[in-house]
Amino acid sequence: PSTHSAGTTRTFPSDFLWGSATASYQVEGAVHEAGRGPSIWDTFSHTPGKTHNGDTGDVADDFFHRYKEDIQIMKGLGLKTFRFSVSWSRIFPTGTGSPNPQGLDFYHHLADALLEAGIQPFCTLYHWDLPQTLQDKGGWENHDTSKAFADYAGYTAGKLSDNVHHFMTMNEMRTFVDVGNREGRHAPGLKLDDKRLAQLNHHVVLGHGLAVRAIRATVKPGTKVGLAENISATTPVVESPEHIEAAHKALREENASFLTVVQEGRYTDLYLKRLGGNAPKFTAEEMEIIRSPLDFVGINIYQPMYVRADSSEKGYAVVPPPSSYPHMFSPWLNVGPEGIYWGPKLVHEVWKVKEMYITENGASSSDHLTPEGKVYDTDRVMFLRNYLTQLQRGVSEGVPVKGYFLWSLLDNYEWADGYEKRFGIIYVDFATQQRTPKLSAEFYKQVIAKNAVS
Ligand code: GBH
Repeated sequence: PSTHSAGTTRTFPSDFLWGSATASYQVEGAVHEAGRGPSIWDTFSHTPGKTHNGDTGDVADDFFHRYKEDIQIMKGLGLKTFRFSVSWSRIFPTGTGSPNPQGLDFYHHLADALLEAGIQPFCTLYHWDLPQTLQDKGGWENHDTSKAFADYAGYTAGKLSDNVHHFMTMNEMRTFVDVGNREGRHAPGLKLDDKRLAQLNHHVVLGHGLAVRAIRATVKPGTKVGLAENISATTPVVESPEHIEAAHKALREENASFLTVVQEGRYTDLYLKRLGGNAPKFTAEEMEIIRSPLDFVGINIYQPMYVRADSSEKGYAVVPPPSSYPHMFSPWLNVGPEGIYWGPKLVHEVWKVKEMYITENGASSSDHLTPEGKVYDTDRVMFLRNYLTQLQRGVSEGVPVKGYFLWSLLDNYEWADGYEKRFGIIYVDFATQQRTPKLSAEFYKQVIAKNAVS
């Protein structure tokens, strides 16, 4: 009898980029080193009651000192690419003014070491860690922050452009706007009303657009510019023509304030109608800047947003998950593999985007070390296998997803959840900084080696 495993036909294109992703404040630590200035996450995490157990990113994975060893781990897994973010306040400790060369050195060395290991660096310029000085002047509510971001982004990308050929302006505008400035559960911990939030949102998308232009003005020819957005991955409840049409409509409306305005240079009529007197002030020139063409779109996908056909004005309705819906170790992380099929497929169809990456996908698990020092995260393996199967479905049908970044390489500082929620495929003992590959690392290594999911 054959012991060969079945299903090795679910292959990816030979140049598919397998990677993993991290963010500065979640992994680096070394918050007082090399001239770094404070960010809103230092302030927030050090404010009592804001994070689980009062956890902070002061040390995190100590990646600032250990990146060389961690790159050896990446190499061992066979990673082709690695996505990191730059801490703005390492480059400009007070947000603007004179750059801090030591800060830039770190990212230069990181990019060099990645290339030396045969790993392509992908760089995000903003993963939520706004310099505190800029927050003191109103943060993203202040129109000047958009300009300051563009100046920082253009400067930094220009300096790194010898070794980095893919830049993303911002990670998940949606999350830092809504969770940070409306719900107050992330830094800077504000609970703005609808009017102020809509104006802040406008400054954020404007900052993105200005940054795209600033980056293009400083980087080497051939450098690609995009973003990484946590889109609402509208997914038809059943794959029938009427629900699929509903998912198309929902994609534009449910992403109206972020990806839609960035793609189309206008807020949708329904968005403006919903806001009424709270709609943001903007000029036609700003809308042109916001719409600056991108070379690629990065999509962070964790859970789907199920939608169905509906005879309302919108033409669709969002279907909230029943309370019995299965989720991973984080209550929000519903398991819905089809989201990674429908999200990119609809972005491609609606906006004719020709180059996409899954800039994040992954899961939390209640990982623990066995007495033998192993981590058997079979639930994370189940999650990844199912999502990758749906990703392969899209790619094999011609959806132009060129790479996949697993969130995350290492267990790290999970924002307001502190160190309680683990997303890594490498287990980190935060007391000793010891790294231990989990079962999911073995799984991912095999996917990469076969360039297939089975
Ligand atoms: C990503 O956000 C982030 O880019 C990354 O930094 C993070 O580590 C990773 O996901 C895992 O969380 O507290 O129940 O209200 C994904 C989108 C938006 C999901 C905020 C969690 C808070 C849920 N996230 N959301 S809850």
